[in-house]
This record gives sequence, C-alpha cells and structure tokens, in this order.
Amino acid sequence: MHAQPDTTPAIDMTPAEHAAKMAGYIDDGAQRAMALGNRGPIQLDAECKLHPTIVEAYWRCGFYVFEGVVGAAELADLRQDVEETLAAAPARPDPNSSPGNPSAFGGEYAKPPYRYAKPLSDPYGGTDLNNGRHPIAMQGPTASSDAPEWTVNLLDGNLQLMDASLRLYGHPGLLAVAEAILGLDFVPYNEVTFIKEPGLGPAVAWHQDGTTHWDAKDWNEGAHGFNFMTQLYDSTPANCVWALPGTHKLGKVDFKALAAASGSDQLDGAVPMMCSAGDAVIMNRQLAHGSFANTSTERRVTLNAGFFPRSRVLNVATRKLTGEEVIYTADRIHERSRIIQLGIDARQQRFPEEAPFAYKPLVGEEEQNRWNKAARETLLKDYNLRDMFI
Ligand SMILES: O=C(O)CCC(=O)C(=O)O
Repeated sequence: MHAQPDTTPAIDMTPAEHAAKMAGYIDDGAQRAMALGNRGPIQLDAECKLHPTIVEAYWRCGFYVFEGVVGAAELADLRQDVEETLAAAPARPDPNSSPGNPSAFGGEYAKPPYRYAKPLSDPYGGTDLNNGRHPIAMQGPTASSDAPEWTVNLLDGNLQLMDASLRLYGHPGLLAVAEAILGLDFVPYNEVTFIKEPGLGPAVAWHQDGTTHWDAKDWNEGAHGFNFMTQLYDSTPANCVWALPGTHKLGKVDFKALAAASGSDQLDGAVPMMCSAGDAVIMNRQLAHGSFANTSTERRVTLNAGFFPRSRVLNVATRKLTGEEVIYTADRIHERSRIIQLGIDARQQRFPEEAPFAYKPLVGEEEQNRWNKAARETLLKDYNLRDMFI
C-alpha cells in the first residue's frame, strides 16, 4: 500500500463559512428525506415478523430510520459508557501506528480501540486507503486555532469497551429486523462508534461499504449486508450521515462523475439521515453514503453494528480493509456469532421484563454463552479479532 497523507489539506475556509455553505443543501436534502416514507418505530407482528411496509421501504431506499428504539434509561447507560471510554483515550495516536489510520491502545486489547483524525479533516477521500473506496476528497475547512491537534473519531470493538453497547447488541427489536432482512442465520460483522465532536469531527468521504461481491454472478442489492447506526444524541443534517437513496441497487457508483456533475462534494439528490437520540438507522452497506466535517455546534455519537447474510460470508475468501487475505470458515462464524448470544444474555440481566430474542443458529447453546465475569475474559476479550469484512 502506498504511504498516504493522514489528512486532506484544509482549504481556505473557516468552520462558519463551511457551515454557511451547507445551509441551502441541508434545507433541500432534509425536505427530500422527509418525503421518502422510510421512518417510524420498529413494528413486529405476533410472530415477531417485521411489518412488510418497512421491509419494502428499506429495500426501496436502502435505509430506514427506526424511531424510539432506545429508551431513556438505556440511553443514559450508553452515553455514560461512551464518556468513560473517551475519558480514557490517550490525547494523541501512537506515533508508530499507521499514518493512514492513526490509532492508540488504551488498556489491554489486542486491537487499538481508539482511532484519531485531524479536526475537520477528511482522512480517506481521494486516497487509496480502505481499498480505495473513497475516491473524492471532501471540503476540509481549517479548524479554529484553539482546536486540539487530534480528535478521536472512532472506537473499535464497542462490545468489549462498553457493557451498555453489548446489551444494546442483544436488542430484540433490532435483532428481529436483522432476521427479517437477512434470514434466520444472519452473521455479525463489526461494531464501531463514530464520534463527531462539534467543530472537530472529520468528514467520512462518499463511499459504498462492500468490498467483496460486486462482480459476483449472483450479486444483488443485499449482497454486502447492512449496518445498524444507533444515535446517542440527535443526529442533525449538519452532522449526520448522508446517502443517495436507491444506490444500493446500482452496483458500483462513480463518485468522481457524480461530484463533477454536482459541482462539489454536495452530491445532487442526497438526503441526510436525521435522527433523534435513541433512533437507529438500518443502512444497506451498498448504499452510497458519507458525512461532512462537523462544523455544527452539535455532537454526534453513533454506535454501528453490522450484519451479513451467511451465504455471503461462509467459506468466502476476501481481503480486509487492511489488505490482509482471509477465509471465513464455519468455525470462525460460529465463534464470532456467540457474541450475539452473549449480548442477548447481558441484556436479559439488565432488562429482565423484556422478552429476549432467540438467535436461531445458537438455540440450545444458551448455557455456554452466559454473560458473567468469566465470559468477559474467555469470550468477549479481543472478540473483534474475529470481525468479518466483506
Ligand atoms: O458515521 C459516519 O459519519 C460514517 C459512517 C459510515 O461511513 C459507515 O458506517 O460506513
């Protein structure tokens, strides 16, 4: 891999000028978003099947905003865990970490949990990082003179960093949605937290997430699974993820051509995925999406948890975003999937009045996957070394 700059050079624009440039785009995009008909509560029938109009809207648009998924008590737990995790972050990345993905260890984990970026930068756009999946650079305003040198923009391995996040992973409504979209035997991908602090949060340049099945003969609009994105604070048009509805059906999107046609990184037809705190978006990983530098005054914290159809992972040979080659065996999938069952049990202990989700591939293995002190060490510790990427 080529050496990469760790940030897109800032252009001569203040955060306030960037925010002003976004204003008209935000108004138009927010109107388009509200007209899509793809938001509302999770609706399950007596058999826990997702309402067909939700399924239809998800496949039509490539995303759906589930409102009110996380209640007040759980939201408070999640926010507190994020605060504690961020408070433990070193102020700057380890100088020996990759210049393209500056990161730092914090505690005992095998994989660095903290990822950093320069304030308001675009770490990926126009580089060949992440298998080159971010072809255009976003506009990078110059951060204010009192900004820190680095901002934490990502936490990796949510479920071992934050117990509340493990409990959210076992959410029966979200897992029922996963089952409805991917089938009974859905498999996990990874869990990360996107942090976009006001005046600091970097851009995530336009991209599609999938990397493996684009040229497959049996490629389809669901070939690379989806991410849940649970919002711990209101997610506004100025700081949220934007998307081009319907692009998950089109194969590889030519972002350079779209940016040229649109005249900038403000792609024509895009919509913001606005949410209130406690909402959770399901987003198809083939959907064209990205987020702008956060020049707003509001923080965004998003917990991502992704899932795949098993048929797109089992015995599949692929390359991780780092370029490393890997084959996903049945054993590996089974071991990684045990964390779903662990999350279900952890949630049941915190919310005993809730009916737990039954994850079909592990029915009968509940006893081996109980949440307790031992499981933290034997099952959860470094679980994210078994993350799967397609
Ligand atoms: O949260 C963001 O700003 C970007 C999220 C994203 O690109 C992703 O989940 O793939």
